[in-house]
Order: sequence, then structure tokens, then C-alpha cells
Amino acid sequence: MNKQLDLSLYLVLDPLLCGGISGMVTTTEIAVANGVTAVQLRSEYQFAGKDWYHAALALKQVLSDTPVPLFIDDHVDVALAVDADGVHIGQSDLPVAVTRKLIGSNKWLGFSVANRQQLDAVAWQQVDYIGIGPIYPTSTKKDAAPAMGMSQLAELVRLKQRPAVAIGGINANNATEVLQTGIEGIAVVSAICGQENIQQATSSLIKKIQSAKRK
Ligand code: TZP
Repeated sequence: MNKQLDLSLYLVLDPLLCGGISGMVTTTEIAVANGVTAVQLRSEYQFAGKDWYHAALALKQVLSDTPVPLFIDDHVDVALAVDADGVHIGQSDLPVAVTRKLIGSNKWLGFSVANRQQLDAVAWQQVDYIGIGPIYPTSTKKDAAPAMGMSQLAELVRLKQRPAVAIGGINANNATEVLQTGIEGIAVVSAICGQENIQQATSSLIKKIQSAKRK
């Protein structure tokens, strides 16, 4: 199926929080059925090369009959191996231009920024979207930059030249104020991964997104 770059609710999977590959697959099935619009495979640790490959392959399969794209965090080789829809990189990964060269023009490229200085340095022509964060404190990313809060998020949203998702500590209680900045979407890990009721967790985020978009 044709994929869409819809950043509204971007699920970032973490194998530790989700319960391994099978947990990530189940989480993705339920979350996508309830409105998640983009999925990223990400792991900070305890994930060997072959685990990355098998997880990516399984997720690609789950998403194959949906418009929801699969992004691979950082691992360009894995993205190419499974023909994922895109790659997401951060400030300490391969440079944007090099990543773009490796993945070509038919895959989407996302890039993380954590402050104004990093936003000012973005090679906008080469990226399809940016991730802005952390917005709030998070324990999911061990080396996360300081939380930027609402006023800095609003400034970065005003200055950005591509669509963006906000990330870091976002949940159904604070999603509305994030979306009120006019940002295209929210990215979450722990607000979905590892939640007891994935359906309910996803639906409550979707409700916030729908009501923010109506205003
Ligand atoms: N990048 C900035 S914060 C973060 C990433 C990957 C982790 C967000 O996780 P959570 O559980 O949604 O706070």
C-alpha cells in the first residue's frame, strides 16, 4: 500500500518497554488499528544486529497493508535491508548529507533537534521532517538533552522549515498544550509501549489530536 508521511501520532518502539520483538509487533498492530500514523523502530541497547533485522522485517510485514510508514532509528543498513520507508537520525549519528546519500531520494529522512542552535544548522533540503525534543523530562532516553518546555518548543515550531513531531515525556495529559503550538504531531514511546491497555492508550492520544486539529 502507498505510504503517507502523516506525523500526527508517531509511535517510537522500544524493545525493552514493549516486551521484545513479539511485544513490539503486537503493540504496533493494536496501535495502528487505533490510529497511530507512523512507526519507528528504536533501541538504545541489548539489541544485536540480527535482532534489529528481524524486528524490522516483522514490523514491515505488520505495516504492509497499511498507509503507515516504518522508520528505522539510526541503522541505515537495517533500513536498506528491509526496504523500510525511512530513517531517523540524531545529532550524533551519521551526518544528514551522508545518510541521504546512502538511502537515496525514495526514503524519508527524519532528524532530531534539541535546541535553537541545532535547528539553525539543519540542512532543510535534505530532511523530510524533524523531531523536536525532549519537551518534558523523560526516562526513556538515557542521554536526553534537558527538557525544553513550551516556550522553546513554540519558538522552534515557528522557525522550522519542514513538518515536525514533538517528543519526550508526552502523554494524554500534556498532548493538547504541545499541539497548540501548531506542530504537526507528537511522538511517544512510554505513553503507548508497555501500557497495560494499548488500545485505550492510543485512543486517548488520538482524541487529543483530533480535538486539537478541530480548533
Ligand atoms: N528523543 C528525545 S526524548 C526521547 C527520544 C527518543 C524518548 C521519548 O520517550 P517517552 O517515553 O515518550 O518520553
